[in-house]
Amino acid sequence: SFQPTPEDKFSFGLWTVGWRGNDPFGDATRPALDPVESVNRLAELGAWGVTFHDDDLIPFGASADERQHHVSRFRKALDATGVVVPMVTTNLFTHPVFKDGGFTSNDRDVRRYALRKVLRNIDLAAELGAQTFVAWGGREGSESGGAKDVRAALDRFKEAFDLLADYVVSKGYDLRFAIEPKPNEPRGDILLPTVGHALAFIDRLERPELFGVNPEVGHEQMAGLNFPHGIAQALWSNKLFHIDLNGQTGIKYDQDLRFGGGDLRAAFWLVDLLEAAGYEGPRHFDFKPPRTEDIDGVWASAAGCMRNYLILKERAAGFRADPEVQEALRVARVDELARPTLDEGEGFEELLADRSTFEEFDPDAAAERGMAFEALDQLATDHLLGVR
Ligand code: GLT
Ligand code: MN
Ligand code: MN
Ligand code: MN
Repeated sequence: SFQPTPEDKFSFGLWTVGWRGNDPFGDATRPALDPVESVNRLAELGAWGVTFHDDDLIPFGASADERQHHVSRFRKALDATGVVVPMVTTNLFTHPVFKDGGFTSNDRDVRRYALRKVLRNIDLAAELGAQTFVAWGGREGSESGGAKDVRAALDRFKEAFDLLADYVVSKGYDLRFAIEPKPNEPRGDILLPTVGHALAFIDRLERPELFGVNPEVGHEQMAGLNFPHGIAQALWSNKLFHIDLNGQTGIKYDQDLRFGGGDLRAAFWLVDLLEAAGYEGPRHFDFKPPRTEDIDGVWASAAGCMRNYLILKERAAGFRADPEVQEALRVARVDELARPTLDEGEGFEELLADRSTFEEFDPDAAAERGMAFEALDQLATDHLLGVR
């Protein structure tokens, strides 16, 4: 039936369904969407959670009273529908003050202001029960080589995250940070451009245990990378704190298509991986309903994200349960990779003493053994296309 329920843990950013279709070449094609309306419609569609930037909920520069008004009517909608707020993030990219970034702007006053904006939003995140705080540094970067001392920028990035972690710990908030990589757009080149860069950066922080990644499908694919591989490494590092699901077709501008609307094979392997790995976090959609759509098209696009996830989940389960697939996996020796290369108690001395590993090993004979990956991949294709 592919009807989503809250148990599926599907969540949406207010900025996704609320995107009005304005792009660098054209004006908005849709009217503004009331966050309360978004919560109500998402609940009807079967979503579990809603996420937002501070400025999606509370217009930039709002007075304290206005702020209270926006938060309380949003809260009422959450309470009435049971929709939760699993994640909150801060907008450090729209206002012109952030034209050279927030945490890594060359302008120190801007960096101090950015920290204050985030601290304030962390309080709101904790108030609404969010457990993940996403940090997408879209404006942290440069267009030209001399403009940014990247090593100093990384020092400032670390300084900012160390301060935010201190704050969360001192307040006793149950909140962890998820850094979202992106290679470019809106900056010519963005700092922490891929999952790998972000993972390496997190190791240098003072409280690395509070930091993970929020990879977005399209962002890794914009860099020509294999998204499921990046997710597998994040999982292997226990750093997949959150995920942005959407669609992208190849190396080009950030398309933010609905999930399943881009590289469908990568989406299949991604769902297969998340489900097999027992990922328990939100299935968060960060997409943009194309500006060709009216409001009905927006909800059709949102529903499609969830439907495609559920279809792919069923297809992946069918693939794994198929006896012919299990045999093909065995023939391809996929299970053999799970076996340690050395036996229990073996070290380099034992390996050096084992003549079968080198002196008596016949590389030409081993090279003759086919890997049988094509038969395996055709079975996957048959399952994905629904013909098995
Ligand atoms: C912005 C960006 C997304 C990020 C959001 C979080 S904002 O829409 O394009 O990829 O996830 O800041
Ligand atoms: Mn995103
Ligand atoms: Mn994107
Ligand atoms: Mn985006």
